[in-house]
Amino acid sequence: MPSSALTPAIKEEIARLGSADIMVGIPSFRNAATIGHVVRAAQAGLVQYFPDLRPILVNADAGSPDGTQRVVVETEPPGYIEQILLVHPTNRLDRVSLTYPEVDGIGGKGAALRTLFEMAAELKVEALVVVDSDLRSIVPEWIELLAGPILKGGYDFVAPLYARHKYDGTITNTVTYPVTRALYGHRIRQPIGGDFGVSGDLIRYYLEQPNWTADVSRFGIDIWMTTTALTGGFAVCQTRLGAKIHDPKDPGSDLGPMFRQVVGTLMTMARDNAARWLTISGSHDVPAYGFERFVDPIPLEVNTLRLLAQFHSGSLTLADTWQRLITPDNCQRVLALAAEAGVLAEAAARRLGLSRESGEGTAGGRTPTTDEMSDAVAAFHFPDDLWVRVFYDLLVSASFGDVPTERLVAALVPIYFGRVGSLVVEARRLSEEQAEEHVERQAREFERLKPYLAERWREATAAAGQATTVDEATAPDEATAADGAASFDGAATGDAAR
Ligand SMILES: Nc1nc2c(ncn2[C@@H]2O[C@H](COP(=O)(O)OP(=O)(O)OP(=O)(O)O)[C@@H](O)[C@H]2O)c(=O)[nH]1
Ligand SMILES: [Mg+2]
Repeated sequence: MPSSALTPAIKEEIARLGSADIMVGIPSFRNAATIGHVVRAAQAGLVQYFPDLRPILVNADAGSPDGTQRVVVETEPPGYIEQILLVHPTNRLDRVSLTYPEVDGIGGKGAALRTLFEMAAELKVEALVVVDSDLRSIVPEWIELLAGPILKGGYDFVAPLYARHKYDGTITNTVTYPVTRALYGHRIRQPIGGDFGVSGDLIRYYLEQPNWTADVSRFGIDIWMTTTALTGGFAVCQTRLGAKIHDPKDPGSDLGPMFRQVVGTLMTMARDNAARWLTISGSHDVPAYGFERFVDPIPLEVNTLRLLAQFHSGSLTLADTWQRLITPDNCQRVLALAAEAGVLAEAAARRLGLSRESGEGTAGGRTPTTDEMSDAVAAFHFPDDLWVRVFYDLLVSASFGDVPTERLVAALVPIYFGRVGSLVVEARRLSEEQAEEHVERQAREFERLKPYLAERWREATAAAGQATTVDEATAPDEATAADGAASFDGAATGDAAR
């Protein structure tokens, strides 16, 4: 991790605060409309559940112009804290809002968390709870649910468990959950949930890590935290938080950059930890804290046609790149699927009376629903095994190929859209529970095909002239990574890699 970049103002604040036992950290960027609720819930949670500890609440903001920081400083805990619990807030609660410094010139959620880690370490907190600033469904109990396993149970890392709508959390469902599970063997259902509990020991370990990249300073931070906790051998558990209601995002329009940062980080960390994951097969449950709840998550609409159309248009510009990254058989299957997606999306758009295959426009004055769009492309199916093989091909190419990881992950985005489109189509008649079974089915497929990844990895390692035994397998450095051992342009490696 780069050396401390705390500003003099933040250092002064730390000196003023001295020390704390438990800290709630909230990263934010333009969240004036929602952060007040999060701050109120956190303040109440700290007082209600940890009355004997010295608490602190810190908001690390990006310098939002919308008054986010003012809301944090001015938000008072709910009235019952003083009226019923007889706790005078000004004696008990330090709340701070600061503008976090960039890390190596990069700002973002991760840079905000880096400031929170440094502050937590300086203040010698035993538990840091991080929660997102756009949460609607947070209640005071979340603070206990995220800090309790650390302070009472001796755990170091607490990942969230949420009831999410079947179309929500697509990066989690298609990549981070199944891949983290297959690689490292821990079934952490929400590895990038955004709401975490971290022990003082793990915070210190985080601050010692040398692999803090630009993506980690952005949305790569969540998968970095989870993966680092696992590879560092820390005690990990999950906690049941109920519904995650926050500012919603359509996977086809909002999540491209986030996907690149999250998946880029996951791939870079997989490269660096090969010696660890090559020996792991199967997976095990991760214990969960908190009482089970039954909640109906808020429905989310997805533009299925746009997902399919983006898969198709991506294939037109990226076919060459895909051929360099994906084994020939798999690549052919992907290209055929993309062509099919294009035809289906266009025909569906026509049938629904939309102006363009992208799904923009309205049919009879209204936008068609997810179900209507999905019904119109019901024939589309992106097979589980193909998604897994393509992902594993890319993981090998990211570590041994000649395409920079950033470009590689960008090239994966349209294929990911195709896969998500297919899952949405498949889930259109399913309950949340049934859709969850699909996510599990896919996760099992990632485990089942792990030998495919391991074999391809060993071949690429051998082709790159590196150690082939697991014990000796080490992360390729930048120079060897650029050797192109896994590129399918190269006749020497094309066959070996299949
Ligand atoms: N400080 C800071 N915080 C950010 C920045 N970008 C996002 N955040 C915060 O990070 C948290 C998560 O961001 P969201 O945009 O809600 O993303 P998300 O909810 O993880 O994404 P999905 O669950 O996939 O929808 C929120 O608290 C944001 O305010 C940033 O550039 N700087
Ligand atoms: Mg959010």
